[in-house]
Parts: sequence; structure tokens; C-alpha cells
Amino acid sequence: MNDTARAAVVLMAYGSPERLADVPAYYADIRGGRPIRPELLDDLVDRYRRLGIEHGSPLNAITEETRAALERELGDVPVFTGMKHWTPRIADAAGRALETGAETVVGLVLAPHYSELSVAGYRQQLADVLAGRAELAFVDSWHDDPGFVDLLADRVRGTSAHVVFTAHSLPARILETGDPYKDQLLETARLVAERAGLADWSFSFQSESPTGEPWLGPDILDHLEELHGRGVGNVLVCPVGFVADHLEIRWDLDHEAREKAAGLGMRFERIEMPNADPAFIDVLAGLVRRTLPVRSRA
Ligand code: FEC
Repeated sequence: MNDTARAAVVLMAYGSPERLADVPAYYADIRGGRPIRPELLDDLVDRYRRLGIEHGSPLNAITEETRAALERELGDVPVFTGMKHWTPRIADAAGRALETGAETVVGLVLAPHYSELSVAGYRQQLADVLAGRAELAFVDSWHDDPGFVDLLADRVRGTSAHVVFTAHSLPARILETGDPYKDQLLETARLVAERAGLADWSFSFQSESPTGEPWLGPDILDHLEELHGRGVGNVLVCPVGFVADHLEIRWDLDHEAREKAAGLGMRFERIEMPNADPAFIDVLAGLVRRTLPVRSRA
């Protein structure tokens, strides 16, 4: 049987509101029905306003660009975009994949590291729709993919700055259940540092939410202070847990962390995100091709 002739890809991303008026519904989706303090919603609306969301979401536009480029690269396999927290929904993308007559659906999340609190949710949304109507070939994680490691190593190689690898924090309780998220992040950082020949690097988390429970640390803002205390004056941030420009990059790093570094008198740069870079599309295409033969029933 020709796998690719009967396959489709559902390419999944976090999703982002398209305009300010969408933010309350989007935030409610992220919270999954749990209450939102009004001041947190106001703060989020303000961050999106300052991000320029009224003129379009960078994340949604980049995801579409990535989808189209991946589909061109794969040639004979249709690719549909599904968002975890906004439209088009993962369920819509799964439905469209089924309409093509696909017998195998490759589920690929634009987040390289597995956690029960992140990637598992994408998988569930996809599996719920496929429900036996097509086989699900899901990529759980790709944190150590050699092409991805190379791509990041190329962006930090030769720097004289101290490289800080970052990723989205998660509630620290994930460590009690053996969740692989933190170990996979540290593995990516180590592999990239090794590949680029970096001697001076560290890892910190970012973008913690005020949910009232402890999150994984250190947070980048505290970490910058600590680095400053150690005499580091020049930092290059390499976000390994994200692959595109969006709120957590353009606000949390480009605004908040940059401002913190400036206050400490530190030089602060970050790498260009992979976005729809052709080298990154090659990485994604490689993941799809290698996943196709390994199939499990949804
Ligand atoms: O540009 C955009 O519009 C979307 C940017 C965005 C990305 C993203 C990725 C991840 N998140 C992860 C975990 C959590 C957990 C909570 C949480 C909350 C938010 C809020 C916004 C938001 N996240 Fe997100 N995340 C992005 C945006 N995230 C907005 C809500 C307001 C705030 O906290 O700032 C806490 C949920 C709760 O309150 O219960 C947990 C993880 C990732 C990386 C993996 C992935 O992309 O799926 C993990 C992009």
C-alpha cells in the first residue's frame, strides 16, 4: 500500500485571537471554564493591544505560512491547520483530513516537547474526532530531532554572549508524575550547546501564569538578575520550547525580559524564531515522512 496516497497531516498550533474582541473567549478557552480574575483579563487585552493584534495575529499568519510550505514540500499529502485554543479548531482540521479519504492522519504539534499539560491535550482533541475512522500517527515529541538541533545551533554558533535557552514554564506538580517535559527541554538545550560548541550557557523558564500554584523555575526575569550577579553582561536568548513569533516571544521576551536586562545594564538579544524558514519546513517534512509508516489506531 502507498501510505502517502492515503495520508493527511493535521499541523497543530496553540492559536491566537485575531482581534481584541476575541481575547475574552480565547482566554476562557485556555482556562477551560475555570474563572478568570478581571484584572488578569484586562492585562491580557492590554498585552495583545500592544502586540498590535488589531492588525492580525503573528502566530496565526505564521502557522498558515508554515502549513502551506509544508504541504508544498510534501507534495502529495494535504496539510490542515488545527488550533488548540482558537479557530480553525483541531476538530475542524481533523474533519477536513477525513473528508480527503485519508486512512492515516499524522498529528504534528508545533511544540517540540511533550507534556501531559500541553501536547497530550492536542492529541486528545485530534483523537476524539478521528475515533477509529482513520489511524492516528501522532508525533509525541521531536525535541532531539537532529535537523531541529542543527537549525538552533546555527543561530547561536560563534556568539560571544552567554546563551540562555528558554521554554514556557508549567506548574511544578508535573514533576511528581514523571512528566518528561523538563528533561526533554534540558536535553534540547544540551544538544544545541554541544552542536554549536557553546561553553557558556544556561536554561530558564518563561511566561509563567499567576494561577496560585508553584511553576517550574527559575523564571527568566530572576535568572537575568542571577546572571548579572555572576558578572554576565551580554545575553543571547534561544527559546527552544517555541518555534514561532507570538505573544510569549514578542511580549514576554522582547519587551519584559529586554526591559529587565536593560535595567541591569545587560545587553540582550534573541535568536530569530524558526517560523516558516525553509530549513524548518525540512525538519517538519522529515518528521512527517518518518512518522507515516508507524501507525497506531486512534
Ligand atoms: O501569540 C499568541 O496569541 C499565543 C501565544 C501562546 C503560546 C503559548 C504556548 C504555551 N502555553 C503553555 C502553557 C500554558 C499554561 C497556561 C497558559 C496560559 C496562557 C495565556 C495566554 C497564553 N498562554 Fe500558554 N501560550 C500562549 C498564550 N499557557 C495568553 C493566558 C494568560 C497568561 O497567562 O498570560 C495557564 C493556563 C491556566 O490559567 O490554567 C499552563 C505551554 C506552551 C508551549 C507549548 C505549546 O505551544 O502548546 C506549555 C504560543
